[in-house]
Amino acid sequence: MFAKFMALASGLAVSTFALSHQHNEHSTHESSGQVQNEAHIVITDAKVRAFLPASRSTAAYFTLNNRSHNDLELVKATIKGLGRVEIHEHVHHNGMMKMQQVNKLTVAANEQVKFQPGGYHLMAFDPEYALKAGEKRKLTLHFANGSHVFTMIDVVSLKDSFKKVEKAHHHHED
Ligand SMILES: [Cu+2]
Repeated sequence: MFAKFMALASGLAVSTFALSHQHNEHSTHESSGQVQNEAHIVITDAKVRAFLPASRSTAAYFTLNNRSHNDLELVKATIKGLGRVEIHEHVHHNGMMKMQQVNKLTVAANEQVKFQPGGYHLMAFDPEYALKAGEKRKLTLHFANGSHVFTMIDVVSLKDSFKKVEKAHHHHED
């Protein structure tokens, strides 16, 4: 079963990944300089999948709740012990689902954004030490106004809770 998955993953590793800087459809408000009350920014259901053997990237999911009265612009995420974390989204393009990097994601006041399979997600690369299912790592989200929030993110194995993920998620091995 595992070998079958790996075959599938490498089949998907074709270059569906495209860098793009055109991700501001959601952004209607370029405000900056507003001080966010960090207590009003809540991260729930945070999970990162342990790296699969021979895979150079993994995915993380969570829900970001903006309970403040200001729009928030997420610009960066970090996970302790992982060298690089990128914000990604899936988009439909000519009937194909592809993944691309997002430089800024606006979460409107009193809205939430779910990072989930087939949608927004974090891609993590370059582990400094292995992610082990059952442990927790610190996830920090950084916003354009200079504020940040953090939570402990659960490391899960593929078979724990990511069975649906792999169908939707395109791996890239760059
Ligand atoms: Cu991705």
